[in-house]
Parts: sequence; structure tokens; C-alpha cells
Amino acid sequence: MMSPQEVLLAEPRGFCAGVDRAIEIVERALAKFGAPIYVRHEIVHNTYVVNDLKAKGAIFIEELSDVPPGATLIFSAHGVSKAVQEEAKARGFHIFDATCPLVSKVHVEVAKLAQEGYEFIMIGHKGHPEVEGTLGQLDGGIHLVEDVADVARVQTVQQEKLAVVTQTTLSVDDAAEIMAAVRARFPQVREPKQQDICYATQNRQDAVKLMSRQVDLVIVVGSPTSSNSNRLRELAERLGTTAYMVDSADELQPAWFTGIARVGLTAGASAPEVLVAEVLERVKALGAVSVRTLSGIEESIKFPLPKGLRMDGVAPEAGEEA
Ligand code: 2E7
Ligand code: F3S
Repeated sequence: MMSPQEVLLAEPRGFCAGVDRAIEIVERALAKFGAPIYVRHEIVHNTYVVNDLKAKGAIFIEELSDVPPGATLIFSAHGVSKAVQEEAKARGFHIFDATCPLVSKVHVEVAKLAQEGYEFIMIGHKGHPEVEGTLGQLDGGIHLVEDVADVARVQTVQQEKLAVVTQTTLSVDDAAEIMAAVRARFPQVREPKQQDICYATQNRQDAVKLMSRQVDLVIVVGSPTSSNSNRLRELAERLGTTAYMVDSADELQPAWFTGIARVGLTAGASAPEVLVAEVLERVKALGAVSVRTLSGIEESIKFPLPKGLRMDGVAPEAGEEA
């Protein structure tokens, strides 16, 4: 019986700039203000990250009524609706916003075009916190479509000023197909200048496409709630390669590797590299003797921290309180 011989690592994989920043915001808030620090929703959709921050004194909540008066509150990387933002302000919390700047950019675009009288179609997954946050930038006027069939069902008030926005972590291929259906039904629709699917989603999907062709099995490290991680697993499977998503190395089942020579390994944007290393060790223990990284696009993007958390532990920045 064949056991795994080689592991191919996808590149890029794992943390994106928005996740780096969001986790850093919670860690710096803990260091600067002390525990507890309240976080609305999982800061990013990863069990390990959330448990690690819980151990350091973060408390994750969904309802603002569970946050005590005067507390420090952080919004997750996925963003929040105007209603949540306003309620948090009204309750007087000390707020830090860990919304990914690429999500905030979509929020700003929605607000700007709404001012000009636009109505919207949003391509996204119902119930996902990013989608709730973006839909909640306006009091209605954004029609959510999840697939091509939904496009036919949209009932707009007018069609002269109609714009499309999307969730940042969609399948690039699905989004293109849905976008084509939107364009076919509403030829005058305004599309985002640069698509809303973020660079990290695009790059991780491109890397999985390249890798899938060269392996017999793909393992994606990611939590079940992580949209972008699910898309990576789904993409490999659609390309005809068996693929599993695991939250940690413990979930790997030796039976998956029976008759498999090459294993491809990647991680969603919210999955830490330490988990990838643990999975890699486990696959090596099952027999893999060589490990190779499939070099891909290099990511250098970094997002600045919010004002008030930009200290480096030595001296405050100019104009900032110690
Ligand atoms: C925020 C946004 O936390 P994630 O797994 O989130 P998704 O949206 O993929 O479920 O990954 C990082 C992240 C991605 N997009 C955070 Cl808007
Ligand atoms: Fe932002 Fe994309 Fe990461 S939206 S949080 S850079 S996956």
C-alpha cells in the first residue's frame, strides 16, 4: 500500500494583511489596557486564534448587551453594520475597529454611491458577518444574490443607477459567473473599479489551482466557519482532486492517505502557520520524505494599525498618549 511520499506547500497561504492587523489590534489592546478586552464576533474565523486570545484575556461576544459599560470593544475583521456601530457608540464603549481596510473600502463605496442615488446588488453568502455588515451600511436598497438563479429574482426599484458590490472572500470563478448573469440582466450596471474580491482570496485560490493539478490529495487548514478556507477546499475538489479541510492536525485521518503519493497543503487567510507546521509533521510521520514549496506570488501588503494602538512598547508615537 502506498503512503505519502511528497508534500507540496501552496504559496501564498495562511494569514493575510487584514488578519495580521486584526489579531495585532486585540493583542495590543490587551497589552495597553489589560484584560478583559471584548471582541464582537470571532476576530477572525479560526478556533486556534480565538482560543489563544481568550487565554490572554479577550472575551468574544455577539450581542453588545453582553459588554459591560465602559469596556473596550473591538469589531472583528469582517466589519459591522451602521446599526452595530451606532449602538456601540451610544453605549459608550472604548471602540477599536479591526474591520479589514478592504471591507471598509466596500462600505465607503456603498455610502458614496448611495448618496448619488444608487441601488445595489451584492454578491455574497447570506448570514455571513461580512455580508450582514455591508448590507447594514444602508437602510435597505441592497439586493443580496447568492447564485445565478437569485439574479433572475431581483426586483429593483429602478435600473438607471444600479451598482454591484461583492463579499471579499468569494470563489473567483463563481463570482465571475454570477457577475455575467447580472450584466446580462442589467447591462447598465456599474461594476467595482477593482473587483471587491480581495488580493489574498485571489492569490490563495490561484495557488490552489496550480497545486491541485500536481497532487493526489489537498489538505486545507481552516475552521468550518471560514468562508475563504471553504472556498479553497471546494476549488481543489472542483478541479477533481480529493480535498479535506481540517481545523488542526488531530483531525487528519490516516485512511485519507492510502494510495496517495503527493499531498498538497495550504491554509485559509485566518489559519496560523503553526497549524500548517503541525499538519506537515503529521503527514511526514505517515511517510512523506520530501517537502517542496510551490513558489507563487509574493505578498508585501501591510495595513497600518488604528491610531491609539500604534505604540511599539517603547515610546508612544508623536501626538499619541503614553
Ligand atoms: C475578514 C474578512 O476570518 P476569516 O476566515 O473570514 P471569512 O470571511 O473567510 O469567513 O478570514 C479572514 C477574513 C476574511 N475576510 C477576515 Cl472580510
Ligand atoms: Fe481582508 Fe481579504 Fe484578509 S478582505 S481580512 S485581506 S482575506
